[in-house]
Amino acid sequence: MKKKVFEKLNILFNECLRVKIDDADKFVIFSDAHLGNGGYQDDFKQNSELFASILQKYYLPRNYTLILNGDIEELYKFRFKKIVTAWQNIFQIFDEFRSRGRLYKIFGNHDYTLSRRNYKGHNIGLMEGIRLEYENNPIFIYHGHQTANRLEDYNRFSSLFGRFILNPIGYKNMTLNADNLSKFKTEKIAYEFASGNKIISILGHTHRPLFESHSKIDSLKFLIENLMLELNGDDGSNQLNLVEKIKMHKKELDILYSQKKEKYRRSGLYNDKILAPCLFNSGSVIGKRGATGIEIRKGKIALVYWFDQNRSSRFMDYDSVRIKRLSKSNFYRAILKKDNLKNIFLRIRLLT
Ligand SMILES: [Mn+2]
Repeated sequence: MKKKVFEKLNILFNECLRVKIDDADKFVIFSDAHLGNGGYQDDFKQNSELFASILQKYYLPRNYTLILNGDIEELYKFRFKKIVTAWQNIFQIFDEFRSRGRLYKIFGNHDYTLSRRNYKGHNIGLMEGIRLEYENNPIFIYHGHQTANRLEDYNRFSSLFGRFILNPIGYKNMTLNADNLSKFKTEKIAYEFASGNKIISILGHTHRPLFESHSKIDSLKFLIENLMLELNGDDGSNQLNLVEKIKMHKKELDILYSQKKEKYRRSGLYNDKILAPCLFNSGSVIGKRGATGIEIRKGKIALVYWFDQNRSSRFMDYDSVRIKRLSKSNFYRAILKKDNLKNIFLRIRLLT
């Protein structure tokens, strides 16, 4: 089973489009928007204004290239026609990127059928993956459902099941809550593929943001440990400040541990070795309070979080996180993590 998946990923890795990039290029990667019919069962609805605003008012005027990394349309639950009608404004924005030659659209499992049938031009240029080549270092971007076998059967079945059985009785989020074990498998296999090839991979699919193979919980643990080391070496002049920071991050960690959701609690440690920083995940556009995405700019990669101040103020008073307001709006962008690509590739080579 695993061998087959690796063969599949190898073919995709070798045959997908390659785009050479340098420090002047700017990319933003979003996945898992799950656009629906605009009704109450539409998971995209609550972040639709946020998503439209940041694309139109932030990324488009700043000349970013938009990479949509799968599960943009929710075709398990809704017909494509309904989705296009409900979210004309979003498709118009995609078209604006496309007409400037700055859109790459990758399919996932929820919008897989777009790759199989003609949808009046909506699937022109649709692809399964892409490679950004940064100084001959590949950044391999694909949705991530390829880590499981028999997608076609699964897809056709769950599509019908969702649209005709679960959806009419009002069952929301059925595929989003799909078992956590398979999400863990996705990360594990994708990690092995990326580290084995000494490349960076950027996924979606699990809705769990990852940066340098670390989940939020891992990052917090490392952050606290580092602050503890700093505290040990401190002559007392910075003690109060360090103690405050440790308390703050500890509190956040406790909150994560108290949540029932396995995806937050689980540590990203797939084996007992030090993790190579090769696996990234853009999270999703449909987070409860906002959207996460990955930016590549000036030779750096960043995990960003866009949120509506009216719904979340959790990053407003964190001095460790840089926050920027989208002008004349309630939307804010927080850089959760940021690192240098050259540095990351060096560490990947050292650790694999
Ligand atoms: Mn998916």
